[in-house]
Amino acid sequence: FLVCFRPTFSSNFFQLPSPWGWACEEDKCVKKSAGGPTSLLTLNTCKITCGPAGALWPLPTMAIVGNEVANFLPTNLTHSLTCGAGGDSCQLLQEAVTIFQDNLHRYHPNYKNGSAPWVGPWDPPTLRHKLHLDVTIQGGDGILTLDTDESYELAVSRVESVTTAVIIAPTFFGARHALETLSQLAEYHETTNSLVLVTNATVSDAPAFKYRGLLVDTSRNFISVGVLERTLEGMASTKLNTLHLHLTDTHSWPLYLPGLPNMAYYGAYSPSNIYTPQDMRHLQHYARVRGIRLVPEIDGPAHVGNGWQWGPKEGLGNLAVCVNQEPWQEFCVEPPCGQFNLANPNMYTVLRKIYFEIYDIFNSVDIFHYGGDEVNLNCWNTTDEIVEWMTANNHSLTDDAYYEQWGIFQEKARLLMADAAISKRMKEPTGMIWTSHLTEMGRELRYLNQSKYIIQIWSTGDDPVITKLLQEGYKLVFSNHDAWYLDCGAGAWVGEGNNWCSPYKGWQAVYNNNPHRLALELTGNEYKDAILGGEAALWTEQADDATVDAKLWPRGAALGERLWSNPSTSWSLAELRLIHHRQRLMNRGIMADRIQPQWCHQNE
Ligand code: CP6
Repeated sequence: FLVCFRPTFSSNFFQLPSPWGWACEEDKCVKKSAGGPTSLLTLNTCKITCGPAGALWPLPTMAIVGNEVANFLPTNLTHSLTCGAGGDSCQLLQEAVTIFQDNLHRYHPNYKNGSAPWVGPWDPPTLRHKLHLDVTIQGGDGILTLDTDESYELAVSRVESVTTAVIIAPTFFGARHALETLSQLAEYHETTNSLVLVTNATVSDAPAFKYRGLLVDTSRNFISVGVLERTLEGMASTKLNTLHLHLTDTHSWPLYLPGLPNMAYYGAYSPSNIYTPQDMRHLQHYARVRGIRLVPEIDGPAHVGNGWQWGPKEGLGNLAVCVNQEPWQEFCVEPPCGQFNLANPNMYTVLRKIYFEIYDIFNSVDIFHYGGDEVNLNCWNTTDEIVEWMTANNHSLTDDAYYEQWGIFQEKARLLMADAAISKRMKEPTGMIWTSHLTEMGRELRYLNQSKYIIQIWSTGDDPVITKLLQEGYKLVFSNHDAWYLDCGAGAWVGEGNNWCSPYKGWQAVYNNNPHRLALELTGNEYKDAILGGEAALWTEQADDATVDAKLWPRGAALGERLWSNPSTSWSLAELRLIHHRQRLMNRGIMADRIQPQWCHQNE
């Protein structure tokens, strides 16, 4: 549904001028001209929202938004916080309130470095009006897991010159989402150089999917910490809760590991194109206080290369094979090639150390991504060292025998990560793994235990493998490339013209992709609990710091509403609100793409 803002007039609690010449009637936006309403806006490319209250994004499960606004200054914020919660939930909440206040300041068009010029000749009621936060979190330990209750209740009401927002949530994460919703009930008001704030609202809200993610590839092009922070801000404003970092691939290894400095020394593009442990810890906290978990991925046994070349020099032999091998088409899907050397036990020693270091850096890893995509058997079965090892161990040289070794590799890798967790007295992380030949044809049942792995679908949304995996009891995250690959559209990486990754997916395609519906169409059955959610992927062969924002936003917001609200309606009803939300992303410093001409916003 679309909640439209209907202005009334009463002293400081006053009428919001019809934005850009539009006003709301019933639930429709109507263009006002001298003779009253004349035309309904019908052009898809030119729609305007009715005001802040009509522009909540993502749509809450239930929202009643009143029609009165007050002018106020975001400096006038007070709060009382009640925590029946463990861990550091209360500290997190304190920080989240500070971020909330900062986000209010960011509505000012001249916001800079934490403050905004709220100067002007206000009437006393504006100066006096206060927003009071009354937040209660009932439990939780401040760690986001797949069991965390992210729901919240928000009630906004006014008594004289104080508007109070009462927030009650089972965990810190719900309370944080409530603050995000509350911030969307405010908007910059040009004429008075202050904010307008809705003084009456009731919201009751919970997510449709537990896993609401974005993937950023930091290997093909280095992505700086600042851009990852901005990405996290966009995610927070949209209630996305998972940033999947595809940290390493064949191209580069930007992760500096103090116990294994060779990895970044050989693998990073430059000494400045690295993430230090402090960078990663900083990002992890930055994410958590914004309601987001990090899922680190160290891809393997394919998609490894740069960073792994130092084995021979240190007397450990080849840790990876086929690295930079040509012609690449014969050995991998994309240059440069490289896969783990399954014949070399030292490879496992190094992998173990990597996992231990990563576990250390992230302190606790709730979900770890093993990659597992796009293995090319031709790399292994043309490498003498591996063929000899297969023969010496009485394995045949059939495809099946190589797949078997891959499966055994995966189980060993999982046990190494489990060891890292156990050494810190933590439980083994939930594993994630891409669909691949390992997740097909019965191999998944032999090597991937349903209780230990979430399978991430990257084939098209109608792939029969989805049916099979659901029937076998796997939990799934959807990243079907036909809707949720955000890198596509910049042209082919190799060769000429377009490849199958094109064309560019508009926000509408992102919005309309519904994992529950896809599964229902395939299986005729409701597998609601098995579908944890979805994730849009930004592979970075053709993206870097300069272009990440516009590729992720506002399409990431379309993803956010699909996964939070899972609307039964199509994108067209969301357009007005998305235009508004795009402006919020801009206010937060994100260079989001534009969805319509400026002409649509002008006064007659
Ligand atoms: N890198 C890795 C990639 C892709 C995958 N894994 C990919 C494949 C096809 C398209 C886009 C990206 N670049 N490691 C697949 C999971 Cl169209």
